Amino acid sequence: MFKKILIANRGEIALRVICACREMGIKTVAVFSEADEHSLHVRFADEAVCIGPARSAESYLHVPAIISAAEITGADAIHPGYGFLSESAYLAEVCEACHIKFIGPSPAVIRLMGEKSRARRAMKKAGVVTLPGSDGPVETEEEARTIAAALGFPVIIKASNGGGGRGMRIVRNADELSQALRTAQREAQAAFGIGDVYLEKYLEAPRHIEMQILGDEHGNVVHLGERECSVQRRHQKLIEEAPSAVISEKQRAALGTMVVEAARAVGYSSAGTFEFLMDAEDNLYFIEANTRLQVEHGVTELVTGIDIVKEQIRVASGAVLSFTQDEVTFSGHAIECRINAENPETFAPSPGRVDAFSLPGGPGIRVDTFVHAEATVPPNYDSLIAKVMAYGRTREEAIARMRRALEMTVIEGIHTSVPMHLKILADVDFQQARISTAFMDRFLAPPPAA
Ligand code: MV4
Repeated sequence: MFKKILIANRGEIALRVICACREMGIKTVAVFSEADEHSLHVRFADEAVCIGPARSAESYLHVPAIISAAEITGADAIHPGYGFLSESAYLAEVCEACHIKFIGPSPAVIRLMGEKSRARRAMKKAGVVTLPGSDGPVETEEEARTIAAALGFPVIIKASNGGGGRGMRIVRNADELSQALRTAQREAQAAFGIGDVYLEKYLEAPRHIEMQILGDEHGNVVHLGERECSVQRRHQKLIEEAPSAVISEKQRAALGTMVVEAARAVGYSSAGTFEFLMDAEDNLYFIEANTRLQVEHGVTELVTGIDIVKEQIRVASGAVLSFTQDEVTFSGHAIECRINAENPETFAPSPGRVDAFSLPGGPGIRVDTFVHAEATVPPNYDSLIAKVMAYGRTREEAIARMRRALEMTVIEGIHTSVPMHLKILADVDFQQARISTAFMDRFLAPPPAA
């Protein structure tokens, strides 16, 4: 097992990894930017190294600074958390060259999944149902016309090296296609340094459902069921839950077998997530795979009782998965609300000093946060300040617990998304699980004039 892990991240996820390390008896190294000097991840790690100024590009994204910090402190592994360098095949390669274990899949698998059009092809070949679309990157207008005609409009153009909603373009008719293709290629080149784009049939208002997997370095892969993350705004998830209200036990097992086989086929190790879209007829189609620990992993932990971060660390050290698929059981329902430091009406970021901070515990509540009274939320990073998770025997009980937890939450000095969450939780469509990726559009739309 590792003796010392450097955590190349900040905020609540850095603390989450510290929790796992402490329980496993592994020493931790925090890295921090000048903006995070007084953060809790710095306080609770065994050692801490300042890696640069507030700007992410010069600190949390700066590979030489992170590798140097690991070398200086003698860390034998790096946990990248989510965001920042978590899906950097380059960091994984540098780690390999420096004999530091990168806690994640191999560089080859990270690179494969990072090229969405290649990942699509690989998954299709491995038996995963993908959305109808192009077989690889689309180059010419003529190619795009032929494929779009076969798919039928609307179609969506996606940047091959994008993902998570970045670099996408919906095309509703043939007249828009040529311009959209050129714009998408230009934007992809500018944003990702690679102009490759691909086509898919566009689904209107799908549900977003994802499968959690875990693999070891001996070819064992298991799935931990699905999460539904349909409640999102501008590709930022707001609420996630496990299980999805619309997935049957049979569907879960079938989808699970499909992703486990595909993961095995590409030599997947570590934690991973396969994202699917569900159409109005309840068909599921693979869209992309994430090779990192995800923000919303906690809801899966609540319904399976498995500590995904500890298991991720164990398998990275070469251990065999500590359980088999048969030993994975699902019980109850978990919901997560992402609490952001932002104006609940305008969604504008609301960084600053937190004067008062009290989140309730009580039955079925888990809070992952780096914030405390008199903490400062810096303006330089994403606005997630806390994840409140509620567990119950049923979805109704989980919702009731979440509502009372958020009603009893006190955060003063900054604006947060707590009021928005309370409105969503009180919504009948949400309560009846009538949700889709379009849920927030309707929710935020001005009420129709009387
Ligand atoms: C789609 C889609 C509909 N059809 N692909 C967005 C995040 C990224 N993981 C993939 N995303 C989508 N891909 C096809 N073929 C709908 C989404 C999507 C979305 C699209 C536009 C506006 C908001 C959205 C919210 C969630 C998902």
